[in-house]
Amino acid sequence: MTSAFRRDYKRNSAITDSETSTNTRLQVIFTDVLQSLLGIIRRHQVTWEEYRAATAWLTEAGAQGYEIPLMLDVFLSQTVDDVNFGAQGGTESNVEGPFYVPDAQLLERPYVLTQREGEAGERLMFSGTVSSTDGSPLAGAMVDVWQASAAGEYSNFHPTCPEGNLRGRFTTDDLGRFELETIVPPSYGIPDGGATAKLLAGLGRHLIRPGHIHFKLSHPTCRSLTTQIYFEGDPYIDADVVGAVKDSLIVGLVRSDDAATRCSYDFVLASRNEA
Ligand code: MBD
Ligand code: FE
Repeated sequence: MTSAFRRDYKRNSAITDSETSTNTRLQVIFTDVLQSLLGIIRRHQVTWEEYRAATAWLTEAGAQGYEIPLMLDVFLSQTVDDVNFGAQGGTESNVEGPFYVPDAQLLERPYVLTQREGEAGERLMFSGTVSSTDGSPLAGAMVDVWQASAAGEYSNFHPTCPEGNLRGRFTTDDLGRFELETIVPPSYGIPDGGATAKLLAGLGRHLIRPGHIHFKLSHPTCRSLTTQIYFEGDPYIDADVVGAVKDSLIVGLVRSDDAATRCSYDFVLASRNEA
């Protein structure tokens, strides 16, 4: 095994360790990736048929627009989040996912997330605050929100959903508070029929993420934060296909007979003054 590894490595060494090259991070990491893959091919005696199926799958995924980022986000992003989550304190980070679009519409008070007339779904008043790890409320913090519709569509990616739908940016008030009207996002299935869904089906795995709302929060005095909020009682809260749910990011929904469902979350951004 070891000698086979060494031979593979040597055969490819022209691009990875010539005398003159510096040991760049690309060389170090790609060499590791390649050695792992070559080891897998040997260990499982991968056939030409399997190799061609993998090539065809990647070609298909590449032709489907967002399927490659989606696949990488499903299988790898949670671990990238893990290794990058520092000790800076504040609200825990969470993966961005493949469906973020910058420069979403700036909302005016009272904040209602951009939506179709009669947008399907359970009305939700999401309130909260944004403060700093040094304890001060953050007035004028920018909050950038995006989520799937009740039918599990993200605008700008799913053709059935108008551009900019259920996306928006707004700022906190003088006391760092905000209130946003939107809908409760139900459990969300990653797009059926795509290469990622096909792979998951082949693995015998479901396609579902628990309902979630994505947030990006920023303020000049703090580090920016990308995270997601999940909802207590969601049937997939312990079975996220991405494995990204963190206990500290789950909120309860308060339902009442005569008003919209409510929830709240107090976000804390890491102060830049701290180490
Ligand atoms: C999503 O909607 C998502 O948020 C993540 C992280 C991965 C796939 C689809
Ligand atoms: Fe998402």
